Amino acid sequence: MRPAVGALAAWLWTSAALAQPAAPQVNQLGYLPAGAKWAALPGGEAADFSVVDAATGQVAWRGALTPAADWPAAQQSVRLADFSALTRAGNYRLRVPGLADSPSFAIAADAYAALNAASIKALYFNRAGIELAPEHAGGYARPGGHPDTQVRVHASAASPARPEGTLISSPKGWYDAGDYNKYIVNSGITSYTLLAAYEHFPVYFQRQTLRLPESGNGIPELLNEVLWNLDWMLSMQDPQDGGVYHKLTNKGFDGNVMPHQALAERYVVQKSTAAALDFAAVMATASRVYQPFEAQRPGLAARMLVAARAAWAWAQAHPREFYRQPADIHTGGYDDSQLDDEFAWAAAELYISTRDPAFYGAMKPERLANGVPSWSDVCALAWMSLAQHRSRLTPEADQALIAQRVNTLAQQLADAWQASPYRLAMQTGDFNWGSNAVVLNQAMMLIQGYRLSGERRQLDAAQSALDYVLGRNPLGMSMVTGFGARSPQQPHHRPSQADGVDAPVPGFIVGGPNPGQQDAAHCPLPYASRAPALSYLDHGCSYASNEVAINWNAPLAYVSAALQVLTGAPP
Ligand SMILES: [Ca+2]
Ligand SMILES: [Ca+2]
Repeated sequence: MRPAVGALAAWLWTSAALAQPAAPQVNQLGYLPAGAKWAALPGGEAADFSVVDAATGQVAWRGALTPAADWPAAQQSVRLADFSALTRAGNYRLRVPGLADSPSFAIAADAYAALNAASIKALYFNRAGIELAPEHAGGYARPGGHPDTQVRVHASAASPARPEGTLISSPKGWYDAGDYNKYIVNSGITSYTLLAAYEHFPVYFQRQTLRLPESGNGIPELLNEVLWNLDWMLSMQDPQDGGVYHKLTNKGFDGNVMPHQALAERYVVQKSTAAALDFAAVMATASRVYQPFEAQRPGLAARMLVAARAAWAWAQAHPREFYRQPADIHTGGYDDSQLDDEFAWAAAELYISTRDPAFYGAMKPERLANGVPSWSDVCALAWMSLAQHRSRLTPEADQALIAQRVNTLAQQLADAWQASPYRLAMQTGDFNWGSNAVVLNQAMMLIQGYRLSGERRQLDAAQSALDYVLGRNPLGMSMVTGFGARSPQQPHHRPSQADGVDAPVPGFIVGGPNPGQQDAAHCPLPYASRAPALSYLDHGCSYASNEVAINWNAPLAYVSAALQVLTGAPP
């Protein structure tokens, strides 16, 4: 439990923030010179805005606000300011008569470079099984925890060669979220999204430095970080049959302690079809991405492809092994009974990596929809990989269908963005658990459309999504720890809550507004609003709106890198 003084401080901080006059909502990190630049503010009498130099107050831009319009997600009237044509680098504030000035923001060519690096470094901070040394972790250095070299096979996972209670070794991997457990399904989409970022923008990541223990080994930093999780995933496959354990967890969640203080026994739990298929998709992808690094990890790429094929074969033989939480296990479920998308995604990645047309047929492409991805709906990942590799597919691939699926979704999202009073593709119903990641996964799919079509409004709509999570939102907050003028101070994240350091571990995006407010009964403070886009509580109690998760950071990393790379030079 947090001490009462912490709750009081949070209440005072929240009250002070609410007492200030409203200010325009901007991307608090800033904008790229050639990028779209939108701000938002409560609908009022003022009709014009100016952008002023943050240091001198000199006016750099004047423009008209859009007419006031109701945005149902926030149950508020809003106006927008478009200053996309201001391209001169500098530090600015947005000024509207009757409001406080906005927080200062930059227009800079590298506006998202530090954010992108931190979004990946955050995964390093969530590594299991390793001490975080001061030279890599700074003030967030900590002892290692959860070595996971002696993990028990749970009854649900028992097999003839590995009966219940057998000890296996399954080290490394990322802690999933605010807790200390490791789940194949969720770390699968996370790993894939980061590998896709590398496949799509290799030069950007080849130049990036993250100060990791592996830095300088000849493997790009992003791929070093992902490898920490892939090594763990490989150990979750039963070498006897190719099946993959669904998760490696305690029986219940750890308390609010540091990793080295969490000593509960760990288990691998039930092999599942979803785990096997997500594993197959990720390993097939990774076998492509790590192939050039044979000198650093001899045999790894080939081993990954063998592992992917074995998991695929297991899933073919066990197509309906849905995860069912055993009675004595109380950690996250990540259970999913709709697996057509997982089958298709695994088939797509195996097809791309092997060029075996049988895998293309196994995708059943004509029946496969496209939609904004989440851990339980991965059809989009198949389409984005096929689009990325379209020039080297075999003749069996339906190129028109691939382009149509990617473009149709991007156009729908761009249309929603254009019609939105807030210039955000999010509909009211999209605000649910992890809404910030819904915003970013929408942006990732807009970017897939833009990469095929070159249609500028798709890129602009993706920019609006990043702006939203970095402060152009009705909370007026950046949703990433350590970034922006106002950002989450008390994420639901055990290391941040237990490390004795005031500032939370940086680089994590929190789940964000969630009108379900499932934690309200457990929190000492009320949510300030029931409006979907305002249902957020910056308190460690709020697992429903203020937790962190690896699968939420991954699209942040993808989108921030993509916008850096794709937005280009100013006109
Ligand atoms: Ca599914
Ligand atoms: Ca802390």
